[in-house]
This record gives sequence, structure tokens and C-alpha cells, in this order.
Amino acid sequence: MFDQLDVLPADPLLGLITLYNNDTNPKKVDLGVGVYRDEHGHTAIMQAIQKAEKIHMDKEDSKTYLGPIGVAGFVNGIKSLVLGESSQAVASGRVAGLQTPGGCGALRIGAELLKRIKGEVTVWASDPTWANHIPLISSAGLEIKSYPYFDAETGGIKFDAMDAKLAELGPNDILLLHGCCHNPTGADLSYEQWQQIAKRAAEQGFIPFVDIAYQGLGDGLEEDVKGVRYLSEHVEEMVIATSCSKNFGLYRERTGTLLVQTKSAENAHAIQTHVQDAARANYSMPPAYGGFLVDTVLQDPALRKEWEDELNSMAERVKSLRAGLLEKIQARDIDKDFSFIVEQKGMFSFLGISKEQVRKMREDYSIYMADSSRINVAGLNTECLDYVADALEAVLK
Ligand code: PLP
Ligand code: TYF
Repeated sequence: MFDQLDVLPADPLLGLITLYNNDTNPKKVDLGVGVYRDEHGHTAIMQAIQKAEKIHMDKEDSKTYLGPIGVAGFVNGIKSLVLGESSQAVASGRVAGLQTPGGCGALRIGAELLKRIKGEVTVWASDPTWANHIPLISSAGLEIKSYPYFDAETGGIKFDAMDAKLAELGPNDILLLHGCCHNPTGADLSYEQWQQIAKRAAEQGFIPFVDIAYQGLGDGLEEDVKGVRYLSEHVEEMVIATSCSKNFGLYRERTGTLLVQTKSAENAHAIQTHVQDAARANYSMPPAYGGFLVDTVLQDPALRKEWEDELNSMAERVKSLRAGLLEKIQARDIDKDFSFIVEQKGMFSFLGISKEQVRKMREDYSIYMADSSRINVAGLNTECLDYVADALEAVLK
């Protein structure tokens, strides 16, 4: 039976990790997979998380099952973090939610929920979007199509074209949005654009499905969710997939939540039973550890402050690398405007160079990035900026 299946190619992003690890060039630079790195290329455990681990270890006296919601305090903490302490939707019990194995688990359970409710719906994703959206959503049996988004000319968004596509959407459509720090392009919607999307969703009846995996890594914890909160206040129903992989550095602990905003507490109760049922059909219950740690950090004012400060310094580091790289590029003989690098938000930028040029960067200079020319800005450091800019100058010649 097992001789019927052929070998599949590796996940192209995760495949870069192996390529990089096998490269013996001491100058190699890893701008591939999207994990935050410090100046030394290390992805450290955040200080507040290390302290929360000690607190949790002293407190935890059982490993028995928690149930499909996971750590309930954690789920409530994330509702407030994303939708705000004063969210009416949360206060009135209109938001169902459960802990999931990472943002990926949330995306998958969210897609299954939509499949249950609507059957024949289309999910609209930005062109381009995070490559994993496609398998996560289509494997739940939903059709996925794309709307115009990234403008390669400017490094920003083609909002007129996007809005024209949104004008065609109705109640059988789901609009997948990146809450902030768009992956892979770094090109984010403005607050006014979020308002326009909210207006259309409310009038035309399509459901926003927000994937937010980088809150706090753009312009700050509050600033990064302004658009999402506006949507929540102006649209009755929406789905949100959150991730603590990046902003709490909990990657391998697989920590996320699925939140579903509904019209009433009654609806939220019904949806809660369905998302739990979908979880049961997939993995039963999420891993609890990351949820306990985030709950500990969010509930302890001193730890929370320490976490926020560290997260802000991570975001600042990425911003200064953006400015640093642009400065180095501008000091070279490069006939392409890269000023979008400092406009884009979060960990990623799309360099807008060809696949061939990406290959040359990898083969001739050991600089690793996704084939799309997406770079993880956090993979840079002050020392390698000249090397990267030199390589860019050479491959763009
Ligand atoms: N959504 C986007 C856009 C991402 O970039 C990521 C990954 O980091 C995720 C969701 C979820 O990741 P995880 O499942 O590791 O929480
Ligand atoms: O886009 C990225 O690089 C991150 C990390 O299957 C990631 O979101 C990449 C691939 C994958 C899961 C996470």
C-alpha cells in the first residue's frame, strides 16, 4: 500500500533551514524562515517567559487533561489583548474562543467552522499571502481565491484594485486579512483602509477572517490592532486566528487562539460547542504549556511590563535594521528604489528581485531568503548589512 506514494518536496520555507545549516560559508546570512533573532542570530527565550516558566513549574501539580478550550484564563487574556480591555463584544459574551496548537491550528479550526456553517463559501486571500494559508484552508474543504493586494511598483498596497474586488463579495464570501505585519510583504492596510473594509463587510455581509501572528512587532501592541478593533466594533461577525509564536517567542510550544465574534451570547455559545467539536475531530485538546506561560505573564503586572518592554525593543531592533539596510543600499550603485523597506511593517520585506537573483544571492553569497524574495529583516545584524548590500548590488547589475 505504501509504495503508492511518492516523496513530496519540503515546505519551501522550512526547507531553507536545512540548506542554511548545511552551508559552510562563514559569511552566510539567514533571512529565510520568519523567526525573530537577536543581533547574534539567536532566538532567545523572552525574559518574562523564562520567569513565568519558573513560577509555573513551582505551581503546577498535575498534568491531567484540561479540556478542549485549553487554558481558559489565557484565552480570555488574548481576547483582551487583541480586541481591547473595553471590548463590548467580549463584555457581552459575544466572542467564543479556544486555545489552539499555534496560529496554524486556529486557522484550520476556523476554516472548519466556516465549512460547517456555510458549506459553499469562498475564502479570499491577499495576492500574495502566507503560503501556509492555502493548505490550512483548502484542506478544510473551502475554496480559496485571491484578491489584488501587493503593488510591486511601490512596495505598498493596490487598494483601489482590492476595493473593487471587495465590492463583488457577498454573504458566501470570507475575507482573509492579515491583522498587521503582512506576511510575506510587510505592506499593511492603513486605518482608513480598514474602515472601508469594515463598511463593505457590514453592508455586503461577507465575513472577515483575521490572521494576526505579529501583534506588537510592527508599531506597538495597541497600534498594531487598531484596524482589527475597528472591524470588531463595526462588523457583527468575524473570525480571528491569533498566534503567540512571535510576540511571546513560543514557537515550538504551539500556542494560539481561535476567537469567533458572533451576533449574540447565544450564538457564541453554539459556536463554542462547534469549535470544540472541530478540535475534538483533529487533536482533542491543545498543548497547555504555552497558554499557562502567557496567562502568567499577562496577569502579573511586573512580568507583563517586562514582556512589553522586550517586545518593543524587538520591534525597534527590526526598524533600525530596516533603516540600516536602506542606508547601505542607497550608498551603493543600485538603480532600484528600495525606500519601501522602511515603510513596511513587521519582520518581513519583499525585495522585489527575481527568482534568478534570489538564487544568485543564495548560491554566490550564501544569503538565504524565500524564493519570492521575502526577507526576514530580523535575520540581519549590523555586521552583515554591508555584505548584504554588496551582494544586492552585484546581483542587480
Ligand atoms: N499566520 C501567519 C501570517 C504567520 O506568519 C504565522 C507564522 O508564524 C502564523 C499564522 C502561525 O504560526 P504558528 O502556527 O507558529 O503560531
Ligand atoms: O512565514 C514564516 O516564515 C513563518 C514561520 O510551515 C513558518 O510564519 C514557516 C513555515 C511553516 C510554519 C511557520
